[in-house]
Amino acid sequence: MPASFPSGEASDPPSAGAAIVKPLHPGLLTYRDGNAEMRWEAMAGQGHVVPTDRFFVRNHTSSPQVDVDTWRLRLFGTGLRNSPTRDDAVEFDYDDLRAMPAEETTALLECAGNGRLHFASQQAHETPGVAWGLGAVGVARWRGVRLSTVLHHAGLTDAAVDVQPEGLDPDYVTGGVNLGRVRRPLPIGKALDDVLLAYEMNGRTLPADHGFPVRLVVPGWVGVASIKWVGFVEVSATALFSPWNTLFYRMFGPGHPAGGGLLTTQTVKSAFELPWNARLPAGVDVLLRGRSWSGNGPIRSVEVSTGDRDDWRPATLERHDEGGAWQRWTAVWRPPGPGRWTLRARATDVTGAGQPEHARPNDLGYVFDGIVRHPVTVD
Ligand SMILES: Nc1nc2c(c(=O)[nH]1)N[C@H]1C(S)=C(S)[C@@H](COP(=O)(O)O)O[C@H]1N2
Ligand SMILES: [Mo]
Repeated sequence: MPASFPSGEASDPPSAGAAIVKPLHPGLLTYRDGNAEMRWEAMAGQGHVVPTDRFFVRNHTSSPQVDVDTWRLRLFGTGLRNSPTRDDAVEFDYDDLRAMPAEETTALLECAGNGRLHFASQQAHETPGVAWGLGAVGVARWRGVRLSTVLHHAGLTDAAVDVQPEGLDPDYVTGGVNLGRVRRPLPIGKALDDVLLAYEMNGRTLPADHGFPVRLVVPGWVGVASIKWVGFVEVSATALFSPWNTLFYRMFGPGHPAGGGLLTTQTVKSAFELPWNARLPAGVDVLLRGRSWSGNGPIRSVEVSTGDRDDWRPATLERHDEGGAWQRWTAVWRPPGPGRWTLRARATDVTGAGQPEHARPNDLGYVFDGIVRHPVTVD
């Protein structure tokens, strides 16, 4: 099998400074300017979920160490009974949350900027932001309490329109301006639908980098909605705004609305479980593996091309993943001879959305959904 990586050699992972707590094994993760990207070859032969040691990390600043004994979840705002203020909030401690009815869900989390690198590499469109390949995505088993349960305990009223969770990580300062704590409003409809306040990931206590003691998990939406290290939740009878839904995480530029189009759900993507520039043997059947996913719901079909022509053919879908957070697939390819080849995969989701040749350009490089050209060398 071509998809191997030197996991045993990663005995001394580089330090990411204070930004990330977990070890960053170079065979599993690529460090990117305070963040860590999953290596796709580290998913070869793995099950449906991404093991926590290789789950991507996206931090605006750094992972805080929260003391769970003094930590409280504080809810306030005009959408709650008696409109409690921030200083006089409705409080729950860790044990309170764990005593509420628990739910477990397998959900995908993906940064809005995932695939940004390919705007530059394939479409000559340079954008600021973390230059992610396709590895700012992961699927985990999350356990926690529904946000709706907590909101009802806190005295939710019919007047509530927006819910804004706020992280306890350091204030985000950019261009000399302090934008405060990372926070982004959710409409009440989504907040009451399928959003989880998670305290476990893959069967363990939520790790420091992924939001201990509790984080939001907002299925289908851009990753920034899934606020980590939640300390406060504002519940408001009027619309809420933060830099994360006004300045960032909007589609800006030609072809987009003045003021930018708000980003909510993710688009369709596909990735091979192979290193970039993988080496494959000539003249023998190779089993190509990959995964496809969409913020709209399950994947219906996947096609693979191994040549420069349009030799698209159906990939075989892993039955076990049907209707799941993402879809594993395989395709057999016999590389005809030595040289450089380009692998491509494209998927269609349950709504009929597919992957175009070119993703819609936007100034900040979000929601790339184009077909990625994955180079391999055959020898
Ligand atoms: N408090 C807080 N929450 C946050 C962030 C952050 O920097 N601070 N980053 C967001 C972004 S942009 C993404 S993509 C996801 C990443 O989650 P992960 O690091 O667990 O993979 O967390 C989101 N939640
Ligand atoms: Mo993100």
